[in-house]
Amino acid sequence: MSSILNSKSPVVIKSLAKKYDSDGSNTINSFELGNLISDMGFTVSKTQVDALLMLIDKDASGSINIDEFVQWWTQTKITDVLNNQNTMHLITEASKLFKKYDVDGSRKLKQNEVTNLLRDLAQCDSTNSVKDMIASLDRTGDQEIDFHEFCVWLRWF
Ligand SMILES: [Ca+2]
Ligand SMILES: [Ca+2]
Ligand SMILES: [Ca+2]
Repeated sequence: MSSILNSKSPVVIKSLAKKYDSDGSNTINSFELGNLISDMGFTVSKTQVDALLMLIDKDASGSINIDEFVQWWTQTKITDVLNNQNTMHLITEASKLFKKYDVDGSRKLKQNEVTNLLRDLAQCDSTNSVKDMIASLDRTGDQEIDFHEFCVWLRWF
């Protein structure tokens, strides 16, 4: 497993993802990701697995497809993230905060959800500044803030 941990070969990583895709859906869900991480020798809670899933799930579909998994694996020092209690804590806290304001559970913050977030943080609350903020953070062009865009804004990790 340790050689796989350091592998950056898409072929190797793809086969790893397929191995853990136990229901054959071509996506990795929270349960499957949890199995993979614990087989790598890391102890993570269900909450932490869910937070990692949000991080890996770039298109905010709710699950990790093979491409998202390969992208994450090749771009991240997995062991550094999983070994670092502080990083794991911040990822988990960021996901809790995001979910708190994603009231409709769409895995994206739309304008009224961002408005609530900014009002609670006493940052700003006029419609224009909310729109400006969304425009400046929205990299995907959907006028909503996904978890990645949210994490870029937080700058916690
Ligand atoms: Ca996805
Ligand atoms: Ca939402
Ligand atoms: Ca967006």
